[in-house]
Amino acid sequence: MSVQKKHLVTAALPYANGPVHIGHLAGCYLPADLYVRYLKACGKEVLFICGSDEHGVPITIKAKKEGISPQQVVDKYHELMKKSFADFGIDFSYYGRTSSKIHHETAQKFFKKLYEKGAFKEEVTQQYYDEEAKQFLADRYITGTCPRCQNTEAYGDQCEKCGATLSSTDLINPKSTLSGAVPILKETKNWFLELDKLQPKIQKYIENQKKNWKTNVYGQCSSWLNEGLKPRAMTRDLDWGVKLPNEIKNAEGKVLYVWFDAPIGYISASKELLQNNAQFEDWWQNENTELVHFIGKDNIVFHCIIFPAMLMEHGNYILPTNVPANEFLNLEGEKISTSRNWAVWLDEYLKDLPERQDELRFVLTSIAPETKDSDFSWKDYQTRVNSELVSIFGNFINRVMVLSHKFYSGIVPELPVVSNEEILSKTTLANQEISKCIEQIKANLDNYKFRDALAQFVNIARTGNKYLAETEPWKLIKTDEQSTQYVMHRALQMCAALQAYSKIFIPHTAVKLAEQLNFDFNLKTISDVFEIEFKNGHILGKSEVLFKPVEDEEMEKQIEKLQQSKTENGQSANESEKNVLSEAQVKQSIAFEDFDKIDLRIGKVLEAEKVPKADKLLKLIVDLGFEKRTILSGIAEFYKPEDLIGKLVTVVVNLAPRKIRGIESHGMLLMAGNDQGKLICVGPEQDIEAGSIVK
Ligand code: B3M
Ligand code: ZN
Repeated sequence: MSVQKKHLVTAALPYANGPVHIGHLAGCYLPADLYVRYLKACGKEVLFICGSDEHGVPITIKAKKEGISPQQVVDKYHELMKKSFADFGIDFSYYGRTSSKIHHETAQKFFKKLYEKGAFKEEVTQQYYDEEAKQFLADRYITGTCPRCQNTEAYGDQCEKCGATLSSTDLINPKSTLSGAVPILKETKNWFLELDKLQPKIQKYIENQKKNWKTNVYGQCSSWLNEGLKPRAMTRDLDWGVKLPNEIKNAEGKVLYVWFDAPIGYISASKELLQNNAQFEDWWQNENTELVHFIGKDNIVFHCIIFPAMLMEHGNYILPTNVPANEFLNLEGEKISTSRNWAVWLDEYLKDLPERQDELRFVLTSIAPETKDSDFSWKDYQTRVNSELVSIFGNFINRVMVLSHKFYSGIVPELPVVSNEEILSKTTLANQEISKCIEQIKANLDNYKFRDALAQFVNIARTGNKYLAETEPWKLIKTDEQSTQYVMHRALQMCAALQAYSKIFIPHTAVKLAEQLNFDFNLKTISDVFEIEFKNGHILGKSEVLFKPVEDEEMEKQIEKLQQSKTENGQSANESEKNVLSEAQVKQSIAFEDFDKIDLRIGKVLEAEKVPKADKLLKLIVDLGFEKRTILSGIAEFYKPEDLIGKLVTVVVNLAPRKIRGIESHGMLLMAGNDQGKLICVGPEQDIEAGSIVK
């Protein structure tokens, strides 16, 4: 007898630098959860691991922005993220964090093992150093001009405008984002994993696995391999992260590269959960374990090349079997952006639409960006909930429950022998339909096609509705009681199948449905729906409506909320997209008279304060020479109020006033914005009186 496979499933460790939004859920955590729930429902042994990624530059950048320590940042967001995942039923076996002691020890031990095996080469390279801030600069702390597209705000590792992968020394006119200084090159020693030497082994591993991999995943891997792997530094000159093991000399001021320690987070979190070593090895060092990583497309190289290389070099661990990476989810046609607050945050969603987790799970699964980027819009959310969950799924269950209570006082009728040929043949057809749906659900889930699986799940209910419409038990009861009883019994079996499969897709509803059916059905035992057995005289629970329709007003509120965040940001994501375009593609020309309609003046900021409950907004009092005005500006993220006082800014003076958050704003500050959403004030190049005309 062959031994049953064990399934070790991981979901990318999200950076603990912000709350979870719908893009995270749709791209990674929801598909992983569906897969895990499916495996469990089939009776498989599963471990589902995730946790917060608490190291790396994204955390230190957030800390600088919020004016708190990195530790405070991760403490705050770790809890928030953990709660959101739990609220949405993401069923992790364990949610760890990389600041834990066990993680630090595990990552250090891992590094030491590779070090002792000679997997690293030590190399002294020239790295950018900020003499004012007295520290080496991580790639994200350096901006400059992209050598490929001339974007002036490219980062040291990547140009977000043209997508080029860069090295910080490629940038033209590099600048430190810490102090604004021009960084100098300074020698520093780091430890490089010799990926070039490992290339043949990695290539072989990927070629062996690829038949089950998604094409987008394999495509990215082969393009990396075709370019030829290069040694990559696994240490960084930073003060936030996992320190190098003590045995390694001359490593002061260095930490492990975040992409070295983060995937080890999967291992350390498992260790924390399992505690005893034998159990741990039985998962991570067992050829019978299938290791599957759910991630977003930007993490492919780390999970398909770098982490497997680390695991191979270590030698004791199994390698990932599959990495079903997803593409990205957009929101109302625009890229989700944390810095521009262009997102639907899970915690806020639940405040605004309480107890509607399953509605969101349902919609996000049905539009999951499995093969290409996809779009979430509130209108579409409303349509999908109302036309599928309410009108098809909820409606079917409700009709069956109501009729069962009405006809049989809520007791499941026994299955009688009937001779009504028409009823029998309609029933056989429905059964065949549903069997096909179930086969399809399984095949799709096995192949990480969650959208298609969900569509087939809805099709079960659709078939149920059709069955009721064709057999009309509400009419049939007047002429043929036996057949009615038969139809109702069959319909209740369909409800039972839906309950069992709900546990995968809409688990909160599955609980409610189990109460209504007064039984929790086991999917594993369902091969033919009509073999589902109710015990004699099984009493049903109370019938209750499962989904209420989403109202227009609820959607309008959400859309308004998004619009609001645009206003607070001073410009919309769309407008900033236009800015991206306009750098290369100058806007249409206008007549001088048109330009001359704008009254621009230099103003001096006299007062500045935050607007309560509006993260992005500052309220300013600006002296314009001829008068002082209140102006609201969406720049709270980029300027502390005290830093603005005394600053000379450029103001559009004759812009019609508008009310934001109940405060009337009389004018607008001119800002320069890059394509990452960063804004800086545009002011005069020398001191000049407030009120000076800009012409
Ligand atoms: N934290 C990147 C990300 O959130 C990173 C994933 C780590 S998985 C080991 O996209
Ligand atoms: Zn570029």
